[in-house]
Amino acid sequence: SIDTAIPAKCRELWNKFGTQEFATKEEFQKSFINHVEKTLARSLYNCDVLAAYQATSDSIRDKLVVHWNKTQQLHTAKEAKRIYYLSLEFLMGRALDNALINLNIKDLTSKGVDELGFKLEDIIGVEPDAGLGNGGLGRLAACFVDSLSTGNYPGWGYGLRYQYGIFAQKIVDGYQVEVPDYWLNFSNPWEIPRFEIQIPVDFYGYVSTVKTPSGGFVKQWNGGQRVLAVAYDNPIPGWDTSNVNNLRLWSAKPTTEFDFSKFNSGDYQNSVADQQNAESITSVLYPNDNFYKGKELRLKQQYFWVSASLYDIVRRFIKSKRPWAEFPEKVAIQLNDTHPTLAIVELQRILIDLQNLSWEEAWDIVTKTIAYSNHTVMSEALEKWPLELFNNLLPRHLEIVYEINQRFLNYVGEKFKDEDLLSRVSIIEESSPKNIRMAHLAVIGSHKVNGVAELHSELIKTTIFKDFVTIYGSEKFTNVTNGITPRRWLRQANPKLTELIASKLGGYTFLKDLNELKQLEKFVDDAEFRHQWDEVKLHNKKRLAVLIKDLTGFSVNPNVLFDIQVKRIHEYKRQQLNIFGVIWRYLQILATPEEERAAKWLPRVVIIGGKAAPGYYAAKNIIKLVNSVSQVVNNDKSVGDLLKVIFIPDYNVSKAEIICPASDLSEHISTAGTEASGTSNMKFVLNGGLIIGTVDGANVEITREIGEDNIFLFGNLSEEVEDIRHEHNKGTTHIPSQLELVFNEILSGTFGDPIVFQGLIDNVKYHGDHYLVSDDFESYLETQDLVDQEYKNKEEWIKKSIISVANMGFFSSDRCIDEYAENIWNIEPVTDQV
Ligand code: IMP
Ligand code: B1N
Repeated sequence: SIDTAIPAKCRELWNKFGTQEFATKEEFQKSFINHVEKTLARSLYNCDVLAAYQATSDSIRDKLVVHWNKTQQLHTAKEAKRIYYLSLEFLMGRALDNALINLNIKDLTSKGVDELGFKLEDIIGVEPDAGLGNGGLGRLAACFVDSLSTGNYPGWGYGLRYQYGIFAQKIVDGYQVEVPDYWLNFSNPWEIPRFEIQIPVDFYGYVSTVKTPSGGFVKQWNGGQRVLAVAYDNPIPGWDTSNVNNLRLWSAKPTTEFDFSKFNSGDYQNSVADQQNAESITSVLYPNDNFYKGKELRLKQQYFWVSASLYDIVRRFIKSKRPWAEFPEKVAIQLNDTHPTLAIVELQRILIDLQNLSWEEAWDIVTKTIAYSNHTVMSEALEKWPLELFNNLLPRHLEIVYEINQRFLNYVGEKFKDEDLLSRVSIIEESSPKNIRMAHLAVIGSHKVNGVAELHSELIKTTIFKDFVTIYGSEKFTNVTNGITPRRWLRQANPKLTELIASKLGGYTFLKDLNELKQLEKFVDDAEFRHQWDEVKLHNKKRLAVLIKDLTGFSVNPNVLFDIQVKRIHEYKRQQLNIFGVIWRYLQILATPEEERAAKWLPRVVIIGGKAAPGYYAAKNIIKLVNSVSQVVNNDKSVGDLLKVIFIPDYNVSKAEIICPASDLSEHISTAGTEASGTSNMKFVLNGGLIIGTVDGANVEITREIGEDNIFLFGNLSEEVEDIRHEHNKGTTHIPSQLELVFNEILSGTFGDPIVFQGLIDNVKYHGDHYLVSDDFESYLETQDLVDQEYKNKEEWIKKSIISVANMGFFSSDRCIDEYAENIWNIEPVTDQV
């Protein structure tokens, strides 16, 4: 049983008056009005849709909080091992719809608000996205916490509560303009502020050696600046379970202690200003995806978050009064990429400096507790902190890094006697200035390292971590292929398809056991079913057409092929390949006599969307090119419906929920070996769209699962990329004639002042074409032709779509979490009724 401060004789009363949650429509309505009148201090006379959203959410939140409490008490009472998922990004999107679905009260709530004068759809639509992430990595973390709750795993997420999430993207004159995303404008009903949990976090200062009572010595870090971490808890409901896990996000605030030296010298103003600076630590999410920039504030964010989280985790363990050696039996910590790698150093510091364990005992605990997921092999994305910056901010941590490195290199030196190997694997890069290689530290301090798709997990073993395989053996390295939650990415995004599937499968259990989709194969020859399937797709394309009209003013015909590429704009993801291909198609249409065009060309809407990092010029110029092509093509009367080009501004999670169900074809066309996994590929296929893609990331396993007849693969393979780049760098980049034609058209000014696009062209022609656009262009065009051919045979296309969906069970994030739980975390679900 669990400790409580309430005397036994008082507990009966607590239980008697314990919170009741609403269960019926009427009880919901009562709660709704109660919140309108008491929480919001409004009434029947001034309840607008925003207030209705808040009152609905407050009512749902009440329910979640009851379950949250019971779940946490149960997990504490059972002393269950917990997994702590440390991620600098949680791209949650909207919470209300998801909570209604997971609690299975959407119908009840819909009727409830309807009778009170509101449409649930409108209420859901006013919620701002929680955009606390850049892209795939952050959305993966969001899918993972959903699956942890659904699978009844005791699991917490730890992250930062940024005041500004990922910027909103405006398009002005075809260019991206970044607008701050102040998402906390209104009170956030989905978080529980824990003002009583304020954890001190120190920076800077110096290290001293102090004598212990027993006569030994320990190092002591005397921090120079202190800020407080305040906890905000976000309840995470699971589907079809009362288990509610926690996502704890930290917010920085100043201490109430002043710098009295400044204060006394009369510098009150600056003393206060210093304090205010504290809040800047959690003010903004860094908007780079797959790119590293060594900014001090970013390292401060990382330490702030890691330090507060570990303090909390350690405090919870200490409450259990168990010996330290049992720490790894109660705690598993997963590092989402290298961003939280300081957790390795901080835990070691806590154990040796504050808990007085020996180095060896402490290190054993650290490495048994921590595991690391790698999400990229691209060198420009690998974190390397300049040693001096690190030393200034975290002097004691640097000492510990040195000792970790020293002991590691001693071990490697004795075992291999290879000086080159030592310098290659050292945590310290002996460059000038020197750097700390966070990925090396992460590998050395973890018991398992995983990649996020099979190809990627093989690649890390042969490229960035090759030497570590030699040192540790290959067992330390493993694969956990990414997944997505079918609750949000099927049930929530695509209610029509969900209903159709449920009608055939006899219920909704496939939303948890996604492999049940396999049964859909039985219906592939049922013409009526195929018709219904097609109707659903048309419905979803119409829904997207409305959004497109809204956002861009362009009308698109929902009866033609929708070809979609939405993701962060990045040269490696090759949106430039897509738009060059579109220009080629446009030129070919123009070269066809007008009266022959309709017979020769299959009409298409090409849709591209995504944000570019604010400092990434090439990516921003790609956006400009897409918008310029869009203006020219869409206003060319002679082309009409044969080709439309749309740039969707401000792509985010809630837009993705409209976009993913509406594709006939989606593009996942990264240079082979660069996209670690991709997860939108899974979202599109799960919603019945086919894929054109390279042999990269999870495309490989999607092909294996759904069959190679159901996917359009093209391009060079990852094992060929290095040699091709080598050739390019020797000065031999062959530009195929079609691509030359496209370049000439751009340079002729058809799409506006060509000076803007010169860099995009020069990158391919003269700067080594690092992303192999020239090498893959012809096979890309040929494969797009094949798509046109196959789309003409509508019935066959629908069959491919059905077979694909039927075989997507593997890509549920539930499967993914089960694999982590079993192979890396060693945790079990807690299934008792809560
Ligand atoms: P923490 O583990 O101390 O962070 O507590 C998280 C939540 O778990 C609390 O708010 C309680 O709901 C529950 N909990 C943790 N420890 C106890 C306990 O000793 N008694 C009762 N509930 C607890
Ligand atoms: O992580 C996703 C994968 O599906 C994608 O293929 C991969 O590109 C993505 C530094 C990253 N890798 N690295 C990042 C994000 C932010 C940042 O500051 C790196 N994102 C990915 C999920 O596995």
